Amino acid sequence: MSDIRNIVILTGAGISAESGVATFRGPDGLWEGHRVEDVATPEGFARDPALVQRFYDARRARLHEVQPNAAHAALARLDSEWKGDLLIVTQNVDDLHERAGAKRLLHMHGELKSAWCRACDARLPWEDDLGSGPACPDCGVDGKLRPDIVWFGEMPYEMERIDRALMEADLFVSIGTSGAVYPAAGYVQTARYCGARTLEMNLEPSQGSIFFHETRLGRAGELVPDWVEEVLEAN
Ligand code: BV8
Repeated sequence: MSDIRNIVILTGAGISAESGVATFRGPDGLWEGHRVEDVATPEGFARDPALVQRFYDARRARLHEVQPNAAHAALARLDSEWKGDLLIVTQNVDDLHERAGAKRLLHMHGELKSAWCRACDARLPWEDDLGSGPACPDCGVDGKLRPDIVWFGEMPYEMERIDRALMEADLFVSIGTSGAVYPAAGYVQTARYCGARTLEMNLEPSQGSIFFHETRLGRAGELVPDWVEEVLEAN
């Protein structure tokens, strides 16, 4: 472990589960009672913008009721103490990583606390509802603000920066993700192909489990703090 310098960490809904944030597909395959096609696609938004805005307004409002957990805190500690390169790539749209103090972080699927103006293309920090069609603070146009979220069929954010980090990585770690959604689900193969050691920490083996050198099964709130202790001690 001592020859590790550059680390890339991919997180998914599982890291926020112990904070009370619902993971993706419930037992009914629905996402909080909605078909993914209806609430997380540009076509769904075109069909019924009020439904989609309500869906994201509710998730944004719920952020006030949840707190970062021990796994978020452990990654924030690693971020502050790790001397080598580190990049936390999250698929999550919640703000729990940054509220725990993580800095070297990017949201590849967007953020609930950001709005995107379809009139002037501005992306703005946003706390409140969008359902009422508020005016854009930058260009003043009404009702053109949409959630700054990457929906299915849309290009994830900062793909080049992620690919560069994957190619430089000595260690790729995946936490709390089912490996069901691409391009994120393919990162383990890219990292491994570029020579990285690969580790997953998850409640159950992910769909890409065979591509990991090591799999630790359990709850992120227990596994991640232990792993961070190990890495910092070994380096
Ligand atoms: C794109 C924002 C074009 C919305 C999201 C290749 C093959 C097949 C399909 C495709 C492909 N390439 C592209 C596609 C299409 C599609 C896709 O992957 N479809 C899937 C369903 C097959 N991908 C896209 O459309 C992507 N865009 O391809 O653009 C393109 C791309 C590149 C280059 C050119 C063109 C965009 C996808 C992004 C969609 N937006 N989120 C929102 O959040 O509101 S995806 C969303 O779902 C999340 O962000 C995340 O990515 C995914 C959910 O997965 P997880 O986070 O893993 O959550 P899940 O619930 O599934 O699993 C939780 C895991 O945690 C479980 O394993 C569980 O066991 C574990 N767990 C639970 N509790 C704990 C725990 N682990 C530890 N501790 C615990 N306590």
